[in-house]
Amino acid sequence: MGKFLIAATAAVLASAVSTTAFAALTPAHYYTFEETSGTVLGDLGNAPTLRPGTTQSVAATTAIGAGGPSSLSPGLVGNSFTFDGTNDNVRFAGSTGANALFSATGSFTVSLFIRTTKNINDNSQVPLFASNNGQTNRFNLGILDSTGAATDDQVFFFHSGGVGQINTGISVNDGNWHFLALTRNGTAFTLQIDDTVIALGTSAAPLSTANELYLARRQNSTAEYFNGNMDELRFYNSALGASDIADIRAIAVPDPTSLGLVALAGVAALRRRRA
Ligand SMILES: [Ca+2]
Ligand SMILES: [Ca+2]
Ligand SMILES: [Ca+2]
Repeated sequence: MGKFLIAATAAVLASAVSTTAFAALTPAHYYTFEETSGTVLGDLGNAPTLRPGTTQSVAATTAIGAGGPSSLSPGLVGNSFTFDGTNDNVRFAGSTGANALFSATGSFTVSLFIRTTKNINDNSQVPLFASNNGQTNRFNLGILDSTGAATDDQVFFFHSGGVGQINTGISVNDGNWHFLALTRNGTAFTLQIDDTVIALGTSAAPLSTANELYLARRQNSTAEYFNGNMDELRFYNSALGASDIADIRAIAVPDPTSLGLVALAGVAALRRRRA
């Protein structure tokens, strides 16, 4: 009965969403944040070497829902992770050098959805993901409090030695889900925030892979943590075009009638991978 349900769900899902879009958009790493306990995030991507995330509280491994990120259901698709803004984070163990989640010098796309109501008011920044430990070519995609004011938070991207710090002027702390996609196409960096596409500039400098990638914090700060939700984190080994990015966004934000099916398919895939 269980197998039948999974098969039927997949069939309905395939008919509801373009199969060519799925085939062309296979992520190298794909985190759906369906876990409700434990310390390991499943990676549903197709990369030869999986890089599971480990939930953290500062330096120590901390279980989901027990000091680490907690699961929110419903999230955007299925569950999502709630980061408390105090110490919750995810560390991708071993994601350095050749085992980095995306290419230091090549083209890539990273996309995720976030939701937050936090207003930062201490002139700080909170990372969404970062490999920042003070090293050359470190990078950080996050949210910045420009002046300490109540309504000035904005998404920013920082790449030391590369395109520098680009403040987008776009606020996302309204409690709604927002889509972010960072793309490097050759030397051109682009950040899409919902419907807005922002050219971040060009740089041939590598993105540092000397340090592991973290979600919700940067390694060299024990004070700045993202407070809110993340879901549907994807890494692609190519620079996806506008139509492909639109497909990702559409797949992750299905119409209400198929929302439950996508969530079920995600859970089924996770269970198959773990079996
Ligand atoms: Ca999810
Ligand atoms: Ca915590
Ligand atoms: Ca602020």
